[in-house]
Amino acid sequence: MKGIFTALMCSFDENGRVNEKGLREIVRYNIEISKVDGLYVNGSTGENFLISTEQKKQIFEIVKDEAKDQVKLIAQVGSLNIDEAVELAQFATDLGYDAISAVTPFYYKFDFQEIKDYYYTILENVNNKMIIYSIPALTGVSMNLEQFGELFENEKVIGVKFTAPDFFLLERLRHAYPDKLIYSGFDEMLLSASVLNVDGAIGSTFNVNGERAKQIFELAQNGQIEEARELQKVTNDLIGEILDNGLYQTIKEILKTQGVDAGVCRKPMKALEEDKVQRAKMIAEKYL
Ligand code: MN9
Repeated sequence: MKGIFTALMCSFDENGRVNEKGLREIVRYNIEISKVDGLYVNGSTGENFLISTEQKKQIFEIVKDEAKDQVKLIAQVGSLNIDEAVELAQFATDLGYDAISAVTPFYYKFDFQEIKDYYYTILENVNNKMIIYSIPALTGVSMNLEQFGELFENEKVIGVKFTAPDFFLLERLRHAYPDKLIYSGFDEMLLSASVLNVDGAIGSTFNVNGERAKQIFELAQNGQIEEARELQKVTNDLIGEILDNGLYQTIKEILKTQGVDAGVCRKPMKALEEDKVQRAKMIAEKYL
């Protein structure tokens, strides 16, 4: 379960429906062109919080059917509706997903006891491994070293997708839990996290920059920091341009330049204006 995992995009049509052909093409592109080690399905990048339970299941099915056992698959099932989280966890487990992941419950200001209960409830009902999805900037939920430790006490909790710029906490976690899997969540910080010996990374920009990300990770593991730094610089030039032009929309436009039918984003995410579509094409030409 180590390595570079793409936070998979999903292709939607103008009516917000899953574009099955496009989704299959995104999966293929990641496996064959980017050659990533795995796919993280229905995360933030998959627009998970904008779609129905049925659509989430449909996406889990299509991705598993297309990827088969060629790469590792992680199913993000977190939901404010705990019944939905359990249902999706069981569904993905039955499909053969290698692990599940759940975002920390957000919106209401849950205390740690409630957050712990959420993970334990999911895990009591599903026979699979769990990767905590921590992304404080979007959820407002920050956990400290001791709290991660309490969650890690459950043997089924095998790791964390750590999407935060807190390298002090990241280093402490790595040191305290050498046997848990730690995935770096911010692609622009991949090298810095790799130096701290994370087990891998899960990111949105790997949909189009997976090859470079793999190289950065491998170079860092080999101690070739100078070369890795050069690639992280190019990567961050690319990420800077993508963020400036509109994150998910721009990644989809870049995929389209590679012949992948990546579709559009779900509302309320907006469509890119024509000048931004053109800029996305220029970004693709420059970096791919
Ligand atoms: O899955 C992603 N987080 C979100 C992780 O999309 C919220 C990251 O890959 C970022 O998109 C990326 C750009 O900031 O690092």
